[in-house]
Amino acid sequence: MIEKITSSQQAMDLEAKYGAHNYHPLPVVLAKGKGAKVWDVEGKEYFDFLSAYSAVNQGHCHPAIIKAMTDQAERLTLSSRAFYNDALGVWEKYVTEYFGYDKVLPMNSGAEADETGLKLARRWGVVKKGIPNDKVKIVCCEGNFHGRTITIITMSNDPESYANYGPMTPGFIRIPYNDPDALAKVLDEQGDEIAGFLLEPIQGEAGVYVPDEGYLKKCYDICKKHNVLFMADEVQCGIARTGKMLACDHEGVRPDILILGKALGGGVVPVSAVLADDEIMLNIKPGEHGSTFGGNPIAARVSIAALQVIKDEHLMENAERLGKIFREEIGKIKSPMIEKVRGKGLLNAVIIKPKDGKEAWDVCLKMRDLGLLAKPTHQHIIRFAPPLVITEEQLREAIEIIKAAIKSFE
Ligand code: IF1
Repeated sequence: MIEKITSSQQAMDLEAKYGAHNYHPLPVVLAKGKGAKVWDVEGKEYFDFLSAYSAVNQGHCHPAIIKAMTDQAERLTLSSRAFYNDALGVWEKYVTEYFGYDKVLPMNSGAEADETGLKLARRWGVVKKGIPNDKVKIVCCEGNFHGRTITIITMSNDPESYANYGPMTPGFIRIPYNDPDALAKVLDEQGDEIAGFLLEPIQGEAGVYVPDEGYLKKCYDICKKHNVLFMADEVQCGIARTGKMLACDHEGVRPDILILGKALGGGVVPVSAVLADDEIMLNIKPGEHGSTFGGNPIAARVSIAALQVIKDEHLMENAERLGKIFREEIGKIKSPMIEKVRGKGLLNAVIIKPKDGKEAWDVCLKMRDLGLLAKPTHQHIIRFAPPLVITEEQLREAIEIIKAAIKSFE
């Protein structure tokens, strides 16, 4: 029997009883989304300040993206890569010209794109750099988040991500983030066996950790000196989120391997991708990597529409301008609970100092009651990342809600 949801509690009860308990969601049940807003089952309206972790940069249910999906869905939804289809090549041309790379490898989730990036780097290291196959290594950063697969959690230093999942994958060296000297040291010592350096230009899960100005460029130059690939995971901070098309653009760094996901699919279907030039991409030969849904016609058409919206609606510029207003206004709130606000573009976070036993989670519950949805990361940090289509008027209204929530604990 297919249940009809008539209350939020009913929906939450179903998930508690029949769903895996691998999340602890904020108690709110969404039923509708449009632009920067969402509505719960009872019809209450909220500002969405998470954007599905930056997958909904273009706003919920963007008409142009939905139209691209429905038009294609009525023609052909999936061909698999056993055959060609009339959408994939169009997307491949569009997206490689959009970001300036020779080639693109389509996948679905961000983790799959990161895994693909790791395979491309290791393969290049063995085949092109001549690293012995059983010795090839990747350098990653403390505080990273690249997904949830066994190999990816191998790179993590967060026990919530890696603990008690058995043996990890060999071949990773973790260094402190935002420390170019640490990269220089490990490449001086082991560079001959290192194929790539993987990092988030801004660490999202770690709490919107923005590295020092110049960090990306310094690391890029150190990698070039040691013939090591600079691999940028822009799954969360890419696609205009930080006020530039890519977070690496803030320092004019062009990654050797560019990893995209989330908003690449406009928050409508899972689309992820790895972009690289031929010298890196063509080391994977036919039949050596793939995915059932990777590059499917719906994903291709939706992704073109999703990227076109970013340009047509000047969402980079909007993120840059409104992000400055957000940090400035939140910075003015006089409250012992607000320790710091940090971020770039519309990827921001506020560090909450607990007060009288109330902490970030309680602030999020209060903001929910007042009509704004956000969620803590690492207990004391609240990430604020609205869809990039939010207007200045909406942003200022949302800031008033945040202020009221904070003040309610005084
Ligand atoms: C969860 C975090 C954010 C990502 C970066 C790859 C991926 C992600 C930089 C993998 C995914 C998501 C996953 C989701 C919550 C969210 C998240 F809290 F987990 F860490 F955003 F910060 N690279 N991030 O941020 O992409 O496979 O999920 O498509 O797993 O709880 P995915």
